[in-house]
Amino acid sequence: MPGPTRHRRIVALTMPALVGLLAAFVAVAIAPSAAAAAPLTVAQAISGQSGTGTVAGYIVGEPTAANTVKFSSFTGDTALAIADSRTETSTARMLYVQITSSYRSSFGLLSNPSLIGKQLTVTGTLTAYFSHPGLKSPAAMTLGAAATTSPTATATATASPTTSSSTDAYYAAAIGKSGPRLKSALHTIISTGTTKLSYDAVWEALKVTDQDPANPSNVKLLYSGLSRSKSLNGGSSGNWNREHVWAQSHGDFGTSAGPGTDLHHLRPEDVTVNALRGNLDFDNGGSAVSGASGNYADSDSWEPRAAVKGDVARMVFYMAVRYEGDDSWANLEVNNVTGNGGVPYLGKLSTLVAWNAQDPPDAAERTRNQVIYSNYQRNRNPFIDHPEWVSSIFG
Ligand SMILES: [Ca+2]
Ligand SMILES: [Ca+2]
Repeated sequence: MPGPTRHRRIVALTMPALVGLLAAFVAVAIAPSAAAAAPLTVAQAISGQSGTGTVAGYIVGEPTAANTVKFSSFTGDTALAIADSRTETSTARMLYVQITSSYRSSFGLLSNPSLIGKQLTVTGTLTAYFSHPGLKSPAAMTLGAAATTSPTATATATASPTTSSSTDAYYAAAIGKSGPRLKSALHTIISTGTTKLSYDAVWEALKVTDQDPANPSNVKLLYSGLSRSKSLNGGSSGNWNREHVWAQSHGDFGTSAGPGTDLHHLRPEDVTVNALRGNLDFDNGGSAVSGASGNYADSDSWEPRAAVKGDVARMVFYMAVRYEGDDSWANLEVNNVTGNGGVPYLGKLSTLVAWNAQDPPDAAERTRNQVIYSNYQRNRNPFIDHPEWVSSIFG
């Protein structure tokens, strides 16, 4: 698209004014680049495809053709799609960014899938790429909304994908809030642009999200902590199946795509142990559970082993924030009792708050959250990224 015309009527100008005007023209012509100015939005870069520009946007995927962008299962490190919204799905509102060789290890999505949702500031030539509005031959790429990128800067060290700062863009609308306002902001963030799985697809997903780090042929079972062959999924004794940590009957959501297939609270568990847990609320106390060392149960509650107490609590808190009754499902809430039975509530609140503090997120739990986000659902469990938000909302 041609830029605005620069022709000006200068015949009536005095000589000194003409010299000044020419000097201004020359200054524009030899300015090193537009990099020192405020970055362009993606929309501005799409509509102004000429010259050199600096653009800031959110990394949303990997372009592979003019109208095709992959949002997960990335295949290469050579191209990025950026947009003004981190939840953008229309390729018409994306700018395709070429990643030249020196930037690939830091900015390619095959090597760095956790970059999805992060803000990128990039300087380069605004020109078509994949026959689509693009930016090629980058001279600088940095994460964040840097307004003063030097055109000669090289790729900066990227933040570790496991640091909380790497999810700041995702949580931008929640940062600084507390209590009900925090809960509401998080609900919107984790309910927007999500992908829902079928109950069949959950089998294969759990083989990825819950793979035993010590044995890639196995999954690790939540309560028992045992390692079992991925191929032993099923409904018979000795099989593992799909445990709903937020029990299905507490909201009667079944197994159609929705809360009943939400990976954030689904875990592999031994068929017999799963049946023993049933729809019990969570609390301390009871008798030792056969086949699941370190777990205790009585008539109205279940106590998981110490290593997953916090994991269980954060799964429950996620469900309470994710499902607010504004879709076709019940409003799930945490209450401070046990023995809830078939209501959309799960307890016990004070015990779950304590478990979140006793057993903070570890690397494996954070990795699981990231895999669900990048490979399956495109939403995160906020309480794994920010366990301190539990006390702000539920404390
Ligand atoms: Ca844990
Ligand atoms: Ca709720």
